[in-house]
Amino acid sequence: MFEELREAVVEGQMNVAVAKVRQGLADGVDAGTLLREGLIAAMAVVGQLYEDGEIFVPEMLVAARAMNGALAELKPHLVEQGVAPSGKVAIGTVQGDLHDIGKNLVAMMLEGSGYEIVDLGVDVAPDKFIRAIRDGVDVVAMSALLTTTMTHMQTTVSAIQGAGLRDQARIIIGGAPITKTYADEIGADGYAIDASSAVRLVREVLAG
Ligand code: B1M
Repeated sequence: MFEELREAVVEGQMNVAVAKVRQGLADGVDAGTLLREGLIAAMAVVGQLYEDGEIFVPEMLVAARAMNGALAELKPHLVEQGVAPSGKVAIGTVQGDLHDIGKNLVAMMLEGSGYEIVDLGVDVAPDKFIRAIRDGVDVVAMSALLTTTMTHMQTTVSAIQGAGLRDQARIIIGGAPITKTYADEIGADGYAIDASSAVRLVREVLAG
């Protein structure tokens, strides 16, 4: 079943991927397991095929579309249980970067955990993050998937500092090339390796 789900995502068959997720849920498979063993594992395969030169950007795009469709189906089942905390989080993929699957997943988990989400989308310029802080968000969460765009996290932190707003919001970052060392280097308040750690991190930075 996981194999079929992975295959559907890798081949970009969104309707099949959605149907497999539905079937898994109906059979009582845990939503987190479907996410990890099916969807995220499929994206790792897609990345490998791309690196090996067996697929190209258009195939990656249709795989991403299938992944996003299946994710939307899983969304109501991925929410964490518990008391809804308060807080408003602006999330976006940094300037120059169009990858949004990880960012969407983090937004979804935060929303499910009771936070209000302002989704700034992809290719987000520093100004937009600044505007979100002026509009009153408590946390700015930045995502980057490319080694060439992660440097815009630094640019954004500096722009927020330059605007005199650094004390107005916590700044957290994540994405495949990001490390805790990098977060410390650029003066972010924290780094999360995945979506559930991001929920914990938001709780921590808002408490601290
Ligand atoms: Co791109 N791409 N891509 N791509 N792509 C990667 C990232 C790459 C590793 C593929 C490879 O070469 N193996 C490589 C980057 C190399 C590098 O920089 N080191 C790459 C490249 C090179 C490119 C292009 C440059 C290709 C080209 O055009 N020549 C191009 C760049 C476009 C741009 O952004 N300007 C490009 C384009 C694309 C598509 C548009 C086709 C598509 C994205 C579609 C979309 O997102 N809607 C795409 C895809 C799908 C991928 C791979 C295959 C999958 C990414 C993904 O969605 N992963 C990827 C290879 C891979 O990752 N194995 C690849 C699944 C997702 C759930 O994981 O995003 O890591 P992830 O999110 C995780 C964590 O990182 C964390 O939580 C999430 C959930 O666990 N997290 C956060 C993420 N953000 C967070 C924020 C937080 C906290 C945690 O805030 C606090």
